[in-house]
Amino acid sequence: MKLMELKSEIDLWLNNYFEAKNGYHKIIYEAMNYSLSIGGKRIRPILALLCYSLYKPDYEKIMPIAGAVEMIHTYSLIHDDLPSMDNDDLRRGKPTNHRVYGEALAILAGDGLLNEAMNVLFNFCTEHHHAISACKLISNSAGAEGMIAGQVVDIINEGKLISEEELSYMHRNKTGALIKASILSGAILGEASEKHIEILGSFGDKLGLAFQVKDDLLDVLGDSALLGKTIKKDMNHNKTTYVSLYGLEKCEDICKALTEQCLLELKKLDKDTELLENLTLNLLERNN
Ligand code: GRG
Repeated sequence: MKLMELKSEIDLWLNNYFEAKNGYHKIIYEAMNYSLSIGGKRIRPILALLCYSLYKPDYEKIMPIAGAVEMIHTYSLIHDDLPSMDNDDLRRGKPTNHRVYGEALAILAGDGLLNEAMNVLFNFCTEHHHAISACKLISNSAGAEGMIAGQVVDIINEGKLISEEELSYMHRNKTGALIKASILSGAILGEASEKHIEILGSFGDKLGLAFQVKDDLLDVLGDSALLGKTIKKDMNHNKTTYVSLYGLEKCEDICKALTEQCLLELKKLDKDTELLENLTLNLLERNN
């Protein structure tokens, strides 16, 4: 199994999902599928599949969980790009959803993806009763005590200098919660031990933070064409970021140190974690 093969399998599952949808409202499925299919690294679903695979060989079985996580993530990107939020024109290298379908349909496309993800999770639970706790974790991570909490703190503090503690709260929720839930849902479905869940939780916390610090770095140093989104948004919106708090050099060091800590957590599992290690290192080196 290779990371790129896993990504292709996730892409295929997502593409197939909307194929048979029809009706007078068909355009909503086009809008939902547009943002899902124009790209994306699929980090969260890959994490779920890899963590499940540490314990069980049949990762295809939990593809709906992986797909649902990506639907939730994509909804958050569509809404984050809206004029009332970050007002962005470019996402995943293509015009943002509201640029193509208009604001009303983009809002509905985001809502539709979030609801569809919940449908997928509920359907999965009806067939696999033991999946309830994993699905609950995913829905919590996307809610008002998770990703939405982080987004709220982001929005109400635009143009303000916030403390390191509040910045950390914001990112733990906005970016970290869904990443951690992806990791833990895979592990829970794989029936990992309590000890392993604890270790993978700590891995998720550190990976989520490393991912965000890198995101802040890329916002300053990245290439818009490679990233597929507008850069220097944080600076232009006067946002407190890890880069504005610590500077570029220290952020590079923080990223490397967190990556090392992630790898140490994986070592504690005493499992074949090669692909998870590769993914962790790829995230440190990424340019998009
Ligand atoms: C609208 C409730 C709500 C939340 C929005 C995800 C998010 C919260 C905002 C996106 C803005 C942002 C830059 C967040 C920081 C990290 C992040 C989630 C980056 C995008 O994720 P990637 O790099 O994107 O995995 P791809 O396109 O590869 O899936």
